[in-house]
Formats: sequence, C-alpha cells, structure tokens
Amino acid sequence: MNPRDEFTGQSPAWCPGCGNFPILEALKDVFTGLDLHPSDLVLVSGIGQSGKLPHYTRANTFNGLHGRTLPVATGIKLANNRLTVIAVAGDGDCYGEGGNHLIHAIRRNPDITLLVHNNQIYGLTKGQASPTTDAGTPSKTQPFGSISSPLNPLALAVSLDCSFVARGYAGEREFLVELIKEAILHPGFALVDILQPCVTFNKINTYQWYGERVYRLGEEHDPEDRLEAFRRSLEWGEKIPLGIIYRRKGTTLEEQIPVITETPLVESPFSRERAVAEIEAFR
Ligand SMILES: Cc1ncc(C[n+]2csc(CCOP(=O)(O)OP(=O)(O)O)c2C)c(N)n1
Ligand SMILES: [Mg+2]
Repeated sequence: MNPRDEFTGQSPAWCPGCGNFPILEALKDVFTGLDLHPSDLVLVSGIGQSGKLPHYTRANTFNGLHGRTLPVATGIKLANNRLTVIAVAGDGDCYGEGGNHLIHAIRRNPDITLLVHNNQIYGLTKGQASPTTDAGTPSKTQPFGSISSPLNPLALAVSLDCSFVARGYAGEREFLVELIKEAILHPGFALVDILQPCVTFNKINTYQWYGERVYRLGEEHDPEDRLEAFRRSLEWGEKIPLGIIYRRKGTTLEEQIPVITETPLVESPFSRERAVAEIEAFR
C-alpha cells in the first residue's frame, strides 16, 4: 500500500478542479513526510467546503459549528497535548464568523496549525462575498460589488505577533507541502493562509489570476524581522508573496499550564473523590 493511502478517507464531493484537492493531497504528503500516523493527528473543522476536508482524510477528526474551529482545536490540544492538532477553515469560517476566535487563539499561542482555504468567497453557500473578497467584486448578493474593505489576514496576524504566519497557494503543491511541514514543526500557533481557487463560484480569482500574481519570497526576506513582515503582509494585487512571512519563538499555551507539561490531561489519574471535593469547595 502507498503510505499516503493510509490517510485517505471518504471520496470528496468537491467540484472537479476545485483548489481544495491539491490541499488535501499536499496534506497526505506532509503526514507521510513527517512520519505521522493517523492516530497522532486530529483534524478539526467548522462549516464550509473547506470544512469537509477532515471527512476526506483518515485520522481523528471533529467537524463542529461554523466559525468555531479554533475553540474546539484548542480544547483538544489542552486535553491531549501529545496530538498534532490541525484546524482547517475557510475564509468565511475563520476570518468572518470565527474572527474573534482567531484573534484570541493567536494571543494564547496554542501549538496548533491553522490552514485557511482562502478562496475569497463563501463557497458552500454558493458565492456570497467573504471577508477576503476584494472591494468592488460583484457577487450574487452584491451584484454592484462588495461594499466592504477586505480583511488582510496576514497583516492582522503579524500585528498580533502571531508566532508563525505564512501564505501558500493550491497551484504550487510542493511548495505548500514544505510550508505546512514548517508550520506543524513550529512550536506555537501557525497560520497558513492558502490561496485556493473556487472554480465554480469565484470566476475572478482563478488559477490564472493567482498564477499571474504570486511569487515566492526569497532569501532576502527575514521572517524574524517583524516590521519587514508587516510590510510584506500588506502586499496584495499586482504581486502576492508566498512563503513564511513572519515567525518568532515564544512560549506556547500548553507550556504555561504546569498540570499538562509532564503528562497530558487525558492520561492524568482521575479521582472522583477529589473532583467532588473541589466542586464542594465552591458551594
Ligand atoms: C452560524 C452559521 N451561520 C451561517 C451559516 C451558513 N454558512 C455555511 S458555510 C458558510 C460560509 C462558507 O464560506 P467559507 O468559510 O469561506 O468556506 P468555503 O465553502 O468557501 O470553503 C456560511 C455562511 C452556518 N452554517 N452557520
Ligand atoms: Mg471560502
């Protein structure tokens, strides 16, 4: 058996040519490349076409409510910090409905990798403007163009001192594999925003549109220079940078909770008497 097949779940119901396919395939490369086993992993998602990715993967999975990917992922990480926790979300799910959770997850810095399938549209609900839709882009619900300014997720993350911030592109799968590996190996909260063409509902930000604009950051970019990272994160339009925009070392959420530093919570002995005594103390 091909080792990648170990991670194959249900058959995807995405549209043919969907930019989610290369992300799914890249993830299998990442897992085999890092010698991970399905039982080492938890894939957590919310609602959206992107949110279906865990169904199409063989691993531990949790598909929760729209926008609530990060609270669930954080809870799982705190319950068993030996697991590699990967949160999967869409631009609507994570930057819209779940935007508040994103801000506070970045502040807490759990060792979680967040993959955002950024197709600049609400795909599952058939093409409304999302927080990353460029201003003026027409959609079914705003035929004269989106009236809101777009949210820049990378600039937001750098401004919050997020411990790892990167941008990948579904059209550059091998490069994406390397970025996701770095994100997983990075100790702390890692955001990988992935440009993901939606071939059915986004006829503007197509493979061709992204292909003409993306470029890879070179050696001259120092991801540890926060001001330079912020400057790069603002670049959007004619040229769109791919790669690790920003990275810093920092204390993770788990490292600050002494009770789980030695033994994961899930393996800690449970004493009913002690639990009852603790509850009684609050009466
Ligand atoms: C609380 C709540 N609000 C709204 C919805 C409807 N809804 C489902 S998915 C979605 C947006 C999906 O867009 P995105 O997160 O970008 O995912 P994509 O399908 O593009 O991958 C919305 C608004 C919902 N399911 N639950
Ligand atoms: Mg989307």
